[in-house]
Amino acid sequence: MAGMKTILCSMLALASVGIAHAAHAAEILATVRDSKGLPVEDAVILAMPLNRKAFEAAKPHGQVIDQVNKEFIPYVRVVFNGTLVSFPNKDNIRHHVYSFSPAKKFELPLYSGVSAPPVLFDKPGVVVLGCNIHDWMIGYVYVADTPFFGKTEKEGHATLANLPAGDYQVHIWHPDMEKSEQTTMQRVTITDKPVNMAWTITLKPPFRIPRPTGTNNNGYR
Ligand SMILES: [Cu+2]
Repeated sequence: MAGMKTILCSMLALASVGIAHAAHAAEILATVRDSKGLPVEDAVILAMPLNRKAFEAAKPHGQVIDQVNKEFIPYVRVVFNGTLVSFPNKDNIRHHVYSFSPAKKFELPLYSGVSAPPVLFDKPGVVVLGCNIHDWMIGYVYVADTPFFGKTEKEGHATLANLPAGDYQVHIWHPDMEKSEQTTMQRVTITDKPVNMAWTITLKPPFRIPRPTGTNNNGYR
């Protein structure tokens, strides 16, 4: 009986959260530019509610990072902590995906198609992806400690929708950002209206290993 009571209580709690979301949820319209005023693509926007109960019911959903034409697609993928990510290989050659990052060390030995098992990202932080065969292949998984996040498109904009009302610490991350994430922290109060937020960041030249050219490559390049 005690168990049933708990279940009923949780259902009631969930129902009231649902209503609260509908009545008092809004969004952050984020813009990221570089020091020259140009839009920054692939910046990750992370909104952490001061009251972490705002997302205690949130569940991670599976995500995908493709390998297409010997590149990781997308280049940057943000996931909620606890997400399983699959790495389908859409090329007709094999890839060998790995990471040495402290937030997730893993290796998917040489494979083609969708044979590699999904990888669980269960520690917040930045995970740098590489391929043992193709040195220029680089990608990033940002494992977020919050389910409220977004990523800027080409024009430097991102929308974080359906944010429960409340106070948030919002910060950003980008692979080529010169300063730390902490320096980008902004505080915002979400009510029932969209809020505009903007950042200007200094970017280092991107770390890229040039892709070899030419035809003498045994089909691997
Ligand atoms: Cu590869």
